[in-house]
Amino acid sequence: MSASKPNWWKASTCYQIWPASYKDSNGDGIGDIVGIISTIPYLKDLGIETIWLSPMYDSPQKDMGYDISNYQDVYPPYGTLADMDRLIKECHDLDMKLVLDLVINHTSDQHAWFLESRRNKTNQYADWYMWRDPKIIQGERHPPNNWASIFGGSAWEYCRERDQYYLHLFVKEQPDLNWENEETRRGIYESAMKFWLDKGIDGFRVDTANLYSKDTSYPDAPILVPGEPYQPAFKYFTNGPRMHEWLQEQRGILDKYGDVFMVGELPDTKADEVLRYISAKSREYSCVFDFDVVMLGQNKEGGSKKHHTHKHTLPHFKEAIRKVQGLLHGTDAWTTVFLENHDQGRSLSRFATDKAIHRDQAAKMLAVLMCCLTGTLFLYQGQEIGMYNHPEYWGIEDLRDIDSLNAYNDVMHRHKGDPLWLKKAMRGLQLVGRDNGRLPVQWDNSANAGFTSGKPWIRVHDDYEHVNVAAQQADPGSPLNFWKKIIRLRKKYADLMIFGKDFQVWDKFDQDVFTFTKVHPDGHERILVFLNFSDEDQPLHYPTGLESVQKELLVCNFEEPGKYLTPWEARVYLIREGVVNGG
Ligand code: TEU
Ligand code: CA
Repeated sequence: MSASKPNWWKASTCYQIWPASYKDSNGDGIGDIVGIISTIPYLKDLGIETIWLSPMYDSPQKDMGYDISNYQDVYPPYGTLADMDRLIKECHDLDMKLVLDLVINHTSDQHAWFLESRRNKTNQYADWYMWRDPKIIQGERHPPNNWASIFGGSAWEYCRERDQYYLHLFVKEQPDLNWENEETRRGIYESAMKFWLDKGIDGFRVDTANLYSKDTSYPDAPILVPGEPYQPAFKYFTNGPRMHEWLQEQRGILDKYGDVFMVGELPDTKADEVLRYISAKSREYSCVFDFDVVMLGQNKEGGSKKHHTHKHTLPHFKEAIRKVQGLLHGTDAWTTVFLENHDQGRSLSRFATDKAIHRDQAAKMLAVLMCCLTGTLFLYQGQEIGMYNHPEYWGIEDLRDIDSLNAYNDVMHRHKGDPLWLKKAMRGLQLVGRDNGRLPVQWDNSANAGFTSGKPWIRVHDDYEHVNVAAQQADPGSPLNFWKKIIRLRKKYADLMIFGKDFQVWDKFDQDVFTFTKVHPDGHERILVFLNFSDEDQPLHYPTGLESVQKELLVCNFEEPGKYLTPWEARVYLIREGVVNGG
């Protein structure tokens, strides 16, 4: 891309849709593509320019569609290929883009490739997955090594037909594809990518975008969790030796389709390594989702320790944001801005407050934060109305996510059903469990929040009569209307808000307030942002030299900004003079 024609996806405001829980059009209790189509004008009005649709491919749904049995078809309850063609067309008619999920680290065990692969060691697909011989110890069969699956248990599953194990980094119904095999890679490019690019989609959100290349000597992982048979092995399968080679190869395919947006999911990666994926020169990914912010307070060892969570502090939150914004400092890279997705608890509950008295104010404050950060902005469905986590009194029977259920069952098993342990497990899931983001979108105050006229596949949040789209549309002071306003402001001041440089935090250790500045690429203007992350009034921490300069208030989530920041207040000032360094 030449400097005069910036990539379309940098300034695009994106919105993630989780099809099962978004909008049901036919009363079967499951969201669908026709339902999505019916809301495109709503999204357009909100200011959304790109939709990222989570997996709608055919799938046995062991992991909500991240286990794909056919890349070239749609999960029947979601609709048909014809519905997808219509969705693409309707988006494009309104000048919006559509991005699909690209899940190519693994397939479903019901994919035709795997069904064939598992039959014997000689078939055409025999080498398309990661097969290894058992380790025989004292005459007994064991997995090839001690790696743990990210979703609990061993990462290997035995297959009698081949007398071998196959690798699955996620659940056993998600066998890992063998990227080392060139034929496999070509099959993936044809079926998962070109098929949809030919239909006109504008890009992909790339699932587990740094896991394809493994250490194929498969060493045992060091013992990090004493006493456990299976050990976290991230360092042997994250950012592996051939990742960059394959992504370069893949870009060769994409280039035939123009400026295809590729936003990768990149957990567990240090800044210098992240830069290899996202530098404009390498063009491997357009940008990535860095996990430093959403992993705050979570156990990084893997799925079965969901109850070992804690509430992070504001300085940690600021530092995580600084790391991601810092990726752009003096580099040619680009990044993303997001606080939620389908794998995370709701941002209000995790990073702000979901107490009724402050909730709307806090939702608007987080909106200000996000809209003032540099990078491609992603909203997750329901975030625009301040949907928050399910209540603490919900039980395990209300949850559906395989990762959460595995984690709960693991605790149940280890502690023989001890009620205090189970309570701890539920408390962890209430904060970070994946179902929090997967509850039905609350459209109005009719039954089931207007999500479905039938029986919803997962419980609807109890508070839908207060928090819903229709009520917020009617209320000029609602989070929804605030989002609309601030998305437009972000576009208007794009140079500062979307593209601003030199992100700088001015109150690193303050536990209550987050103050930062960003500078116009030309250096002649900057924004000064104050965010109160507490239930109390707070003094303003002015950066040195900025207290008395002329400022223009661009936005505030409170009627009349006063001497102090009120609880959960956010203010953004535009300053046109004297950029000062230091911090
Ligand atoms: O997630 C990849 C991933 O690293 C997850 O382990 C994530 O950290 C975890 O879900 C947090 O609880 C992707 C998808 O986003 C996720 O929904 C899928 O389950 C997973 O890949 C397997 O495809
Ligand atoms: Ca439906």
